[in-house]
Amino acid sequence: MTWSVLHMCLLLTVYGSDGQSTSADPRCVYTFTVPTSDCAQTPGPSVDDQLLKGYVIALQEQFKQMVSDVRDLRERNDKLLSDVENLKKDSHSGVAGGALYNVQGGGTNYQCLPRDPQWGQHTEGLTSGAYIHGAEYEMPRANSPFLKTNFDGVPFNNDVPCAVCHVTGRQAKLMIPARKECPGGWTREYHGYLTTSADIYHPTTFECMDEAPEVIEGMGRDSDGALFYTVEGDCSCSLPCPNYVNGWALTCIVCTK
Ligand SMILES: [Ca+2]
Ligand SMILES: [Ca+2]
Repeated sequence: MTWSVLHMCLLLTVYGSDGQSTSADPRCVYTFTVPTSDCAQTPGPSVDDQLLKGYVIALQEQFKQMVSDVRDLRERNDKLLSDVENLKKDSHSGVAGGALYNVQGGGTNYQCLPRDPQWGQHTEGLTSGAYIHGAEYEMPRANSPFLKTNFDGVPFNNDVPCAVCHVTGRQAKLMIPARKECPGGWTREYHGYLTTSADIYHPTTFECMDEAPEVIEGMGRDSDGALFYTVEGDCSCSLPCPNYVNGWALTCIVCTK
């Protein structure tokens, strides 16, 4: 009798294929000595009580191991929940912003603006000459490469939420354009598509946008501001094509170590 067949017999006996049990405690499977009719149809050597007890002990050990595994999983789950809470404490979220898309000067790097700004000295009116705006996804409506997991639509014209996170225990961070996998020894934080401003507009940094972008609810109106465009390879100059393909959106990945 193979192990799997015996296992099936015990289960059938415990729960009774005929709906009857001979023990008050169904866990005491070793008190059952009569196989079910299904098992009786399985040819094989007879099983004496001693052998059956051996199998039962093995099953009990398996059960103990399963209980231990469940306990480990619970502990790991608690640890993960704790890590998530710590991550929330260590992260900052808000709305993406930057210089207006069609100005010549101003800051080039996108900013993650908090929703609850704190103020210092100030004067009324726009007087400084340097200004910041909220940001919009300006990727084309057609052929959007992004997943719709977090927003069931094309993100075009929707405003952009952001988060800045602290990863504990890994000091180095690396954004790799045109890759979806981290080098060996690095941990993937997220991956998606490379974005920046359009060539004809105010220059900005290249940023890796998650493959499933989120939007700020209720902000789908076309207001512009700072803009995010997906970045395509252009084979007309020095790009190493055909590894890069003319007109294809570049992927990206953010890794830590
Ligand atoms: Ca908008
Ligand atoms: Ca727009």
